[in-house]
Amino acid sequence: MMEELVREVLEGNKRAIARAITLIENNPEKCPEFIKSIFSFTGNAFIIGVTGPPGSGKSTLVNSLSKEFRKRGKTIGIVAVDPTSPFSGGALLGDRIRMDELTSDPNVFIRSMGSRGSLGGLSRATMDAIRVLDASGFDLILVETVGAGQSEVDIVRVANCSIVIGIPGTGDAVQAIKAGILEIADIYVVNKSDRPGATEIVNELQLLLSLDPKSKDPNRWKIPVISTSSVKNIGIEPLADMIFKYQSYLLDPKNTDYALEQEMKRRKHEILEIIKVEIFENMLSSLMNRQKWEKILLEVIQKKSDPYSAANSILDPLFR
Ligand SMILES: Nc1nc2c(ncn2[C@@H]2O[C@H](COP(=O)(O)OP(=O)(O)O)[C@@H](O)[C@H]2O)c(=O)[nH]1
Ligand SMILES: [Mg+2]
Repeated sequence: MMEELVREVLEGNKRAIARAITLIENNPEKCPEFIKSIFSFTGNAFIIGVTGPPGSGKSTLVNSLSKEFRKRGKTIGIVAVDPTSPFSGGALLGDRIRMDELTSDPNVFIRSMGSRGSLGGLSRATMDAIRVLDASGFDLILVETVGAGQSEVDIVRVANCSIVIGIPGTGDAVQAIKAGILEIADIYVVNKSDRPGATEIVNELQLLLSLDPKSKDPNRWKIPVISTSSVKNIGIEPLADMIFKYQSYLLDPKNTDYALEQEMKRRKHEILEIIKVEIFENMLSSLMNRQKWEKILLEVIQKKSDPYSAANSILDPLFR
């Protein structure tokens, strides 16, 4: 069963890809085996993370960008992560309608995912879904995540190229800098540039970025600020160009050290996420199940022990 699914996923069969992602979402215990069998076929896709506040136009931009990439002959996998909705429907329905033209394109695969089961941030299931799309041969994978604290930092750790979106008139730009979000962006986008105040924000951001001492290093990637309007179809081509420019930068032998450093950060993060899930979901319950609870609790009740000492004696074997 699994072998057949693996084979079909590697062939790029869209129905098999959908089934594989459902398997990942619903049967986490099957993930290690499944990912193991596709892992050697991953690493060819360029993963593009798109994050920003709700309503900043992420879905619309992913849509226009995907159409631009299609014009350039690229095949595309899209994962939209909406933490507010573990089910399809709701807010995601709008996205789906807007992406209709792409849905019927055989070279595009679109999937919405909730982020349930995640310990604050991008879930393990999302990372594995990206792996499936990678193994099935898509050139580009676009991952849309709502910028709500941890998730925007997390997408950066999974993507090869991180795009952070802000819009005029919301103080996003300043917020982004305060939250250190600007630094994690590889490309910053000021979307809805058809609205007043866009030029000012772009200038302000460019100034702030130029003040960063790291920007003085001529070999280092300079975070560009691009203004876009999906409504007026402005800036989409330059943004696509910039994404490929960053891809070339990473592949340039001059920047091998930088690219490897980024890659190591990503891999470490992923391994850590798996360990976290193991510790919280599996190790904790097995540790709890193994205790002689009545004895421990009675000792605390009778003041022969205290809660900290009791917790420490339970944890002790783990750290020995
Ligand atoms: N004026 C303007 N509105 C836009 C632009 N891009 C998206 N929108 C609108 O902003 C709203 C939210 O867009 P959506 O892509 O769903 O945002 P998301 O929540 O970040 O995915 C929708 O009503 C879009 O039509 C833009 O460039 N200019
Ligand atoms: Mg959206």
